[in-house]
Amino acid sequence: MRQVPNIIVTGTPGVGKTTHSESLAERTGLRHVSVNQIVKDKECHEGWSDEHQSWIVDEDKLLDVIEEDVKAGGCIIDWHACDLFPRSWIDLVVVLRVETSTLFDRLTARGYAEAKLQENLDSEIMEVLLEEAREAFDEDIVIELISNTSDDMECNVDRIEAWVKQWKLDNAP
Ligand code: DAT
Repeated sequence: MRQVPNIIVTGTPGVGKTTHSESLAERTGLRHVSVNQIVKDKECHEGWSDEHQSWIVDEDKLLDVIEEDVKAGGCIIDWHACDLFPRSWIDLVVVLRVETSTLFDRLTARGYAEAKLQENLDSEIMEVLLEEAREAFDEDIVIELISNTSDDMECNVDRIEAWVKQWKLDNAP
């Protein structure tokens, strides 16, 4: 039984997963597990997709690579997908959401090509990742948080930090 919870921070690229995860890690002492970085560093992929402008992720290899770390607890798993992670690993799934115009600005600033930009805007509008999270995990561990402004982020991080504190009390040995 882990002493510190594992949290997934998910959502469409550009919603603020990395920014939230870093801030939360600083506040709580939990570890930021950037799946993007791990996929690249540990080569958990089967090459680069020109069509999607992203790595073709080898999910089995990725799970093998992070398993030991995640099973120890205390991970903030930052990725735009969540349904590959075993339910038993996860205590909270945070789905970040953003207004379309704000997402447009963030992804444009990132230099996304037209097709990739549109694909991600559509995904956010259609609530694809929220739906994925609700299908993959118990609904009562999935929370949807708005991430349009710095104030939203501050509020979200406060809320998750409070949740972590309570989880530790509830699960104290
Ligand atoms: P992700 O990891 O989901 O791709 P990010 O954390 O890299 O997103 O954020 C993308 C950009 O948007 C980055 O410049 C920080 C900014 N940003 C993210 N969330 C924000 C928020 N709630 N308020 C203001 N800016 C935000």
